[in-house]
Amino acid sequence: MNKNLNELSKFLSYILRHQPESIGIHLDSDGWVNIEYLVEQANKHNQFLTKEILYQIVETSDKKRFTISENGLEIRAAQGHSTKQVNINHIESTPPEYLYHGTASRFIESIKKEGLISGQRHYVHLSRDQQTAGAVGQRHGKPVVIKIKALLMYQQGYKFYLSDNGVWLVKNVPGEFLIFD
Ligand code: HQG
Repeated sequence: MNKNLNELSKFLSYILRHQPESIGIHLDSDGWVNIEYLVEQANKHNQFLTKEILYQIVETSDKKRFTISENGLEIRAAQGHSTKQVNINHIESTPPEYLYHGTASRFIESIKKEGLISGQRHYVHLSRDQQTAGAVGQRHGKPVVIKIKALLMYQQGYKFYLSDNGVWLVKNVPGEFLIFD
């Protein structure tokens, strides 16, 4: 993805996950917004965006961060929200025996005390494989991958959700389900 598209992708993530009000738009509770309206409002706030560019960002997103609705008229971020406007009904699903969480070494002490918490976001994000988790952890510093006893959690009543783009979501992970190597 070229630099400009990458920057616009970050802008879209910011608007569709965190601060829709910063360009005067409102997301529905499932996170959707009309594409034409989004493009219009983005331009009003000095972001040069067209429908064509938006489709290009969606198609080239390495993590498939954005989803276009079936009728092609709306867009939403697949996961990662912090905005209170949104409360997506993600698909509840049975997790595999283990899932992985990538973080930075400086957070480990606190995670050992509190377990994994979602912070600003609505959920803790878990990955299906260690490699993906490693890449997530790298964003924050020296990466550490934590193994999660996901199926055991599920059997004990914790709900797991699978987002449109394959990220596993859970409200929190208490320390007893974490495995540190
Ligand atoms: C850490 C990316 C201290 C947690 C990725 C993480 C992901 C704690 C940080 C998505 C803690 C939150 C989300 C505790 C958790 N004490 N630190 N008790 N519990 N943490 O960015 O999971 O590229 O909100 O380990 O692919 O890193 O944006 O979450 O390091 O799916 O599309 O608190 O973002 O996607 O950081 O990343 P974040 P995340 P995009």
